[in-house]
Amino acid sequence: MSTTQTPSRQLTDRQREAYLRDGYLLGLPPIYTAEEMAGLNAELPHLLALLRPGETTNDMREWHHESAFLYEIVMNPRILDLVEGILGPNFYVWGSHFFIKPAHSAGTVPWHQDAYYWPLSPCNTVTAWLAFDDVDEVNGGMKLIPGSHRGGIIKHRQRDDDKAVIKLELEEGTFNVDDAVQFRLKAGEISLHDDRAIHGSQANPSDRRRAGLTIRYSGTNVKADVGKSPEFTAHLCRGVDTYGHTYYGPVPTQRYGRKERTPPEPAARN
Ligand SMILES: O=C(O)CCC(=O)C(=O)O
Repeated sequence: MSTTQTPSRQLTDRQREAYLRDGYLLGLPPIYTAEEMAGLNAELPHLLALLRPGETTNDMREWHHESAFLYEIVMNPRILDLVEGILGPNFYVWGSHFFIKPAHSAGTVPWHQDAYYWPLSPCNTVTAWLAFDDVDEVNGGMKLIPGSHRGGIIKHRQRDDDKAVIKLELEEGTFNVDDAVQFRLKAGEISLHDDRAIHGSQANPSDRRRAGLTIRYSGTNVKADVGKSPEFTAHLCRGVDTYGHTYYGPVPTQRYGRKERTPPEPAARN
């Protein structure tokens, strides 16, 4: 689908400073117009149709490797311009994951730091959270603890209840929940957050769906431990990769495809 012709915009120095200080950014220029978002939402059922019995939308991870529809989103120059303001000129995209909370749904995202989950080093990853719906405190929008990215990585504990869509969480008392900032986004807008920032979200008791696509961008200096994550695959978004740590996969050709859970042949990585 075509995207809006509004000029791309870079981060201002003030926005960059705020991100470095707080570990997140809101108030960014919209990536998609309401009309464009309606078009993207109209395509979502084609992806949902690829879920297998027993799977949920939580299994829609890293499908941008196989789906041109998602690849176009994660490579949208308007998102990349903003991310470049944080990561600098050389970075890749490796992750995408839908977090969809239907109306009246109990699913929560427990408080966590992304970096605790990921076998990536150093910590130099930015998440763009693209709102597919208007998102706020009523329908389970994300909350984040400002400045928490500067406090180091804290040990998480296992969480086993069905409501939690991710299974490692920070214990109460390891941070002050009263400091949390509520994220509010219109459909088509993004927030940005640091991989060490503490964040999470509540259930959605409202009448409105709350859907977002998280997109993970890392500086080319970031190395994945492929012993722990043998499927790790990226696409270079901007600049050059002089490090050579990272396997870059092919650009998808089919509009709707999904990630299979089998690692590529080792030879394909050489
Ligand atoms: O969508 C949410 O509520 C949480 C997203 C999240 O945890 C993340 O972007 O890492």
